[in-house]
Amino acid sequence: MLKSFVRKMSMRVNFVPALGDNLMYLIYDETAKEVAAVDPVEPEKLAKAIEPGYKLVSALTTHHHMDHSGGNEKLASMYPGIPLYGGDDRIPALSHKVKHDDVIKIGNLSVRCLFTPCHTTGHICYFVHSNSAGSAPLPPAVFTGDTLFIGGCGRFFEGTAEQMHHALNVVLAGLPDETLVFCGHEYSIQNLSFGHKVEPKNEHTAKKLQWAKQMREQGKYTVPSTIAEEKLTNPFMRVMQPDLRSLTKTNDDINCMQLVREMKDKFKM
Ligand code: GBP
Ligand code: ZN
Repeated sequence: MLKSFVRKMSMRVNFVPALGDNLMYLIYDETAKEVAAVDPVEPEKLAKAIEPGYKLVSALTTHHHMDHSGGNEKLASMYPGIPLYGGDDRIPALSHKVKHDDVIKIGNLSVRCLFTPCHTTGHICYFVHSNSAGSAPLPPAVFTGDTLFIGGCGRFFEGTAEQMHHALNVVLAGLPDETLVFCGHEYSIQNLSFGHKVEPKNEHTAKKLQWAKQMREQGKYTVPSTIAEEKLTNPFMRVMQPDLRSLTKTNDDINCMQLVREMKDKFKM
């Protein structure tokens, strides 16, 4: 009885590596037997990974860069009529343009769109949770594209430090601490190496860097993280910390964000 009750609520996420270091995702609703794709840049590879018995019902695109959205036309031809969501008119085959706080359903799961411009002007993160009242709480998940990486963030190609500060330290930091973080690239070693350089006394960062190196040596990936872990280890979510303030010689969150980003842009492993 309890088992089937718990199973009823289940949401599951699989990742599929793509191109060089990109990550595509499948979000399963095990009750409705429906699945959604996130950034399906290699749609044939992703389609092969869908478990038998599940129906692909939608595709979510985080931003228009081709290493995320470049498979959309192909996906649309493989699944005629499939809704393709995103926040930027430059996304190929876009059928549903979304804005902040729009809600998309995948079976019984709810996906809340979070507008997080900076890396690109139309970047959307997707927050997914099972919304059955009274259910055993399952951790929600957020798909962060190139806004939040494990231990880092995306380059500010089309936006400002103020926008990235808002995206990371207001919008994403405001999600529950236990939220699982699924990002668009496997950059953890580079990012945590940088984090260790700018916060040498941060033991959470040192420990996570060692762990990430072990995982990658074994051919494993480092997703997911959690919002709580990012608050402990990600320098871009720590711009209010004294050590980063003194390193950048500023008392201002946004200045600190800008200066840490400039340091990351120049950082070589
Ligand atoms: C690395 O390997 O660690 N520093 C990277 C190098 C996202 S992909 C590659 C890089 O710059 N990656 C981008 C990024 O934001 N990295 C975070 C960082 O360096 O800290 N992309 O593919 C990138 O967005 C792209 C595509 C960029 C189209 C511009 C256009 Br136009
Ligand atoms: Zn990008």
